[in-house]
Amino acid sequence: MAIKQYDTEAQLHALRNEIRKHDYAYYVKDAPLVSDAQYDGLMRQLQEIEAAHPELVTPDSPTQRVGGAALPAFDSVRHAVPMLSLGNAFEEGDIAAFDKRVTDGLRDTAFLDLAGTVEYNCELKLDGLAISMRYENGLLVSAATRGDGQTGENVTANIRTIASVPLRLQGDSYPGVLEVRGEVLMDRQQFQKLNQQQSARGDKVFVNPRNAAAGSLRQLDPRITAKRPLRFFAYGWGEISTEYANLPLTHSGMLEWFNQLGFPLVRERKVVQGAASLLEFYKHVSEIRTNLPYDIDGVVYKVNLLEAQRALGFVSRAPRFAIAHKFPAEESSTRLLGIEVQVGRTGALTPVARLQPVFVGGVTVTNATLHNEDEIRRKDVRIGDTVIVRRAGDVIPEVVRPLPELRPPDAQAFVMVTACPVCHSAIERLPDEAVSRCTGGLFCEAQRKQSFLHAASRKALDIEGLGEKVIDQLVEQGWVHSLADLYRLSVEKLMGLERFGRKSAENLVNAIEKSKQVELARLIYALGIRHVGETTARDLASHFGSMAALMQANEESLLAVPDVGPVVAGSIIRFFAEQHNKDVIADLQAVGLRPKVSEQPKSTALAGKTFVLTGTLPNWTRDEAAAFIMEAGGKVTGSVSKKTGYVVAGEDAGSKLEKARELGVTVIDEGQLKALLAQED
Ligand code: JCF
Repeated sequence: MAIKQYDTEAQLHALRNEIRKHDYAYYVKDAPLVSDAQYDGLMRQLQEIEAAHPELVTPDSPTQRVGGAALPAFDSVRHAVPMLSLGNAFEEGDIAAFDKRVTDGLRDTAFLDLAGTVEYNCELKLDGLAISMRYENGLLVSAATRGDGQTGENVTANIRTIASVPLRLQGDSYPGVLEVRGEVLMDRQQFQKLNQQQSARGDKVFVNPRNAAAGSLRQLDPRITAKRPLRFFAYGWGEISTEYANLPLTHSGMLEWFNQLGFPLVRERKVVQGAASLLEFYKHVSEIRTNLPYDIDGVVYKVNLLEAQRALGFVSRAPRFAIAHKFPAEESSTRLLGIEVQVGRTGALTPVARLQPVFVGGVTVTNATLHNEDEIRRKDVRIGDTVIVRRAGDVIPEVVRPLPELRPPDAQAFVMVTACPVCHSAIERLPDEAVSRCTGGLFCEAQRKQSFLHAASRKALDIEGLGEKVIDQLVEQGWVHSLADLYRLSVEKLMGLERFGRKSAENLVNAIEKSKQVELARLIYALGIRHVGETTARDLASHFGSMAALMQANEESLLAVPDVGPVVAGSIIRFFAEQHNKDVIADLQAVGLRPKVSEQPKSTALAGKTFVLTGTLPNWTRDEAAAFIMEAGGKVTGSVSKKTGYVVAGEDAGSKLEKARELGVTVIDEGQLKALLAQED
């Protein structure tokens, strides 16, 4: 009997360690060792044995993340070492001043290198909630929010439910007391999913991921928190017992040590020398920001050498050795002066907010999209309201919501136009669509302008110098009605346009002339057939081989093209059924357009293979990588399914990578992609 008990304990011990190893590989290293099903099997096995032997359950068992009943309220916890905030900087000058203060402060120490430069650790400033977690003898004993920096709320039961937080430190070399600090956050995509669930259940939706993370941590019932997709990243520490002799000497060393103890770190971090490299890091992060799965509000620079940090010390509540370099705020408030209705290429009518100019996301914004009529109603935005405007990265600015408490009595509700504001044609709104459309087609000047803009764009005919201002004039002068008219423009005529000299007119005529050799796929895309994007256009071109063949295709033959379903097929058939579209194609032929049938891919080993690109690749942009793949006969799509051949993942790949793992799709990196491409020749 005693032996049996011992066996069970040993088995439990081994199982728990095995599961912890997989948690670490999955949450910290981002490199799972087993499939989800295998992991679930281990977990089930552990649960079964523990159910049969409740006396052998330990608090640090992977099954014990979700504790018992809800709490009546959170206790408060006094932080053994205060949780500090950081000084903020917004401009390059602030960073230069920070570096100068640090350099001056270290002048008479041995902590500057010979050139007098300081070593810094650069990291992301995560936009979540700061949490301090206390480990005693390797076990998580408490976790607290920052609160006022001195005292926070005890959220231990909730923090235990976060799968990436170790309940027990890894290895067997750690101080008796170790407080690890970091940020709890939610990925943007998970936040959206959560909000969909919330609104489907009639529960309150969260304004942003930070808010959702905060709401989830403030749940008194840890079973609810357990269902929320929270993540943790370590970036600092509080109390560490002094008996421990092997402490790293640098901030970056501390982070790597935490990683070994089982904590996830943000990959995007760098040790650099001197102020100029700080700005480089900032610039790099600004560029990759939208590819990150979660929100950040800037970057953080810290003097790397811990002894130098100590020498510099603190000013009031913030360290002198660190600073947060913040991005310009992405949201601000301003007055909504009016709502205009814009007509898009397909006739879609978009209500656009005219705003009191406001500085947001680093630029002055005067217009923002309101998406559509229903959105305006749902958000209850009225003309005259003070509204929250958001501009994130290079995304079109949008009106997020009004501030009804600031609503003036004469604020006006929006009324959708009943005719096209440009061509006065009737408006239709199909029963299952959110947008209203102008029915004027290419009779509508606005649709015509947008169609030309689309046709001239980089992925279509790629006509350099044919931008919005030029197109507006060409259409308004009545010089171009259909695509073929472009090819009849002369240098003399173009010289009549505003700001056009002979040289610029010649350049434009040459660029237009050059586009006569366009690839068939690009020409198909340029036509702007609804539901025919770049990839579909490519498939159609290689399947049919000529415009004539495509024009004659019936539904059955269209459905034979990979990824073409009834909606796309119907749209193509309707497009070519219109006499004026047939006329345009004949006219293009008459003015000398000779689309090249995209040459068969040089090799075919990638043929039929579908790729999905995600995250930031080290050397290529995603567009570049996509071009190489397509050149080699492969296909690139946006979403991962069982049919996906490969997911090419770079840094900070998010949900697509997860999906690939779920479905067992092969994941490769840029190097492996290069190898695949190299095999081709
Ligand atoms: O990512 C953050 N939000 C963040 C906050 C990162 C840090 O390294 C921090 C911080 C707040 C205080 N460091 C300190 C000292």
